[in-house]
Amino acid sequence: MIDLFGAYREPAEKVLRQERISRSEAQYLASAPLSLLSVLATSAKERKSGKSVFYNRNFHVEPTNLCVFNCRFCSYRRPAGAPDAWDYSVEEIMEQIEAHCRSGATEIHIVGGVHPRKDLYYYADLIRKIRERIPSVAVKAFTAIELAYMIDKAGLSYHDGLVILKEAGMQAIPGGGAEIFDEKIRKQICPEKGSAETWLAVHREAHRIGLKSNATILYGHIEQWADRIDHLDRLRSLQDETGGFDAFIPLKYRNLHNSMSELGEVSVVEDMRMMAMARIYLDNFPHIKAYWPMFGKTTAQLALAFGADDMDGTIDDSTKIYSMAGAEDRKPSMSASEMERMIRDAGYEPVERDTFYHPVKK
Ligand code: V47
Repeated sequence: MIDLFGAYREPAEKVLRQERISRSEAQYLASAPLSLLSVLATSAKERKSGKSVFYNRNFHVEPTNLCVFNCRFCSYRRPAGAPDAWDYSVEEIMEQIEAHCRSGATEIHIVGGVHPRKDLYYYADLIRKIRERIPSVAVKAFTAIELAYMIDKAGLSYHDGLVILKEAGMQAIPGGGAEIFDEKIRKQICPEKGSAETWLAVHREAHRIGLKSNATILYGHIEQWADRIDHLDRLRSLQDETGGFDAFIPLKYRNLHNSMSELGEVSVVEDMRMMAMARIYLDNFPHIKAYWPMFGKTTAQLALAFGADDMDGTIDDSTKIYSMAGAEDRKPSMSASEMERMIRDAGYEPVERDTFYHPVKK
């Protein structure tokens, strides 16, 4: 009989008994053999979502790659006037939306650079136009960092700014901009960007007014496991308070064409460790997402054995953030049938979901 637990029996049995583990237990468990982490994360995943693995039909709109911030990990930002900078007009964005309209999408995900001049009212009008044109498609828009900037620019509180966007038709908030909450690391990788407190305050306020949101971590650069667990812990505490997060998405640092390229990238084993620890530690998050445009399709599929229960969407070749940073798919796109096959091959039941994790009736 193999001893799967070894020196990790105590925290492992706690996870299997569905008891919450502490920061120090998590720090210890993070070095456990991958086989044990797979078993623990799978048991946590199956208690949440059984044999289901979710995906959706979506596309992204990235209105600009101009940005007031200059994060060292970013391969996407361009200065104004650069030959490959873009700053689409509302008309151009509406044309892009028209092009995706017949893809059967149920969600549009809008995220871009933090534009120096465009304000809250510009974005509220854009959302209103999108909702008028495609009322059946949910709008998930803007990272907490973009939101804080546009709301501050308008001189409003987060509450009032978010209410304006919600009334314009914004239905959920994506998880970007969280990066790593630890202040010392944050200062080194994105010194000018909004703080961890800002990110958490925007999500807290969004949850209070009934907007669901996601959360991310950017890992695999200069941070240590203690910083990752601190990040997860701040999210777990906010979720205890509000219950407004739907999904957590670990984002692996990709190193092509940015100012931290010399760091290289962590291994797939480290990716699976991160995925499993997220599922184990975030016991109050309903879903953990394996975002395939960042991981690549095969690594995202493997993550289903390490606690992930969502593969995000079909994308329809509409995002550049990860292809510019070195992800495998230069034109990310996946048909619903390919997604379903990948999920079945990993031993799970594919469920097409909407933005709010309701199954889509076919
Ligand atoms: O905040 C930027 C990350 C994020 C790199 O909520 C990088 O459903 C790795 O948050 N290597 C934006 N990561 C994308 C995002 C997201 C993606 C998919 C789904 C959802 C969701 C949210 O991308 C940024 C930053 O953390 N990022 N550059 C890079 N070189």
